[in-house]
Amino acid sequence: MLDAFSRSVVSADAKTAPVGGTDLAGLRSYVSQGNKRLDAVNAITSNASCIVSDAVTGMICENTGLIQAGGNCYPNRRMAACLRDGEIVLRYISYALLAGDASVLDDRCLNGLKETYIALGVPTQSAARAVAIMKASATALIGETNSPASGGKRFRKMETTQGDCSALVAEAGAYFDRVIGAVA
Ligand SMILES: CCC1=C(C)/C(=C/C2=NC(=C\c3[nH]c(/C=C4\NC(=O)[C@H](C)[C@H]4CC)c(C)c3CCC(=O)O)/C(CCC(=O)O)=C2C)NC1=O
Repeated sequence: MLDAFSRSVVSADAKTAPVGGTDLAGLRSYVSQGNKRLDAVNAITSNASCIVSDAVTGMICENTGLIQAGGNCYPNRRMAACLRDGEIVLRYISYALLAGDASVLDDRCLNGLKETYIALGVPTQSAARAVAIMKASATALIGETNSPASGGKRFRKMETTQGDCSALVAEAGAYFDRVIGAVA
């Protein structure tokens, strides 16, 4: 598993070069924007159960066959496994966002996941849909673009210092897309 720092060392070593130039500039920005990154991670982790349960609910509302006999969220044992998988995926995305690198997500979560799903009959398009809904809510929480209308009774705005967090929203979004690309 790599992070922004070890990644720059690995790539410099592969070129037998010192860490410098754009790599150092990238790390400087990683450090100087560090508090924003921690706020973004917190936006995900402190809303995790809401993000996951809402996404799985939405996936089922769009495809109610999932909770009928023969559906992959039936019976409760499978429903629980599905919610647990949502929590796992979101947790690894939060690690990747913290590290500024996708390798922890790739190596410890996504590696072999599609094959596992196919072997178990977990519908990969539905799994991808749940992750897409998690992406929508997580990125709205990070960017504080969520609205009372979409949040309903559970509306919660993260109260962080206002500023430009578009790069972190995009980076987090890319990790969700990575999961979708790996399972779909
Ligand atoms: C460390 C990383 C890690 C991951 C990612 C992981 C995933 C994972 N999900 C599994 C099952 C499962 N995953 C789901 C998930 C779903 N079913 C649906 O219809 C939805 C589309 C979806 C939820 C969004 C279900 C229902 C099962 C149980 C399938 C079965 O036993 O028939 C299994 C088989 C073993 C088990 O049931 O516990 C694994 C290994 N395990 C890990 O250790």
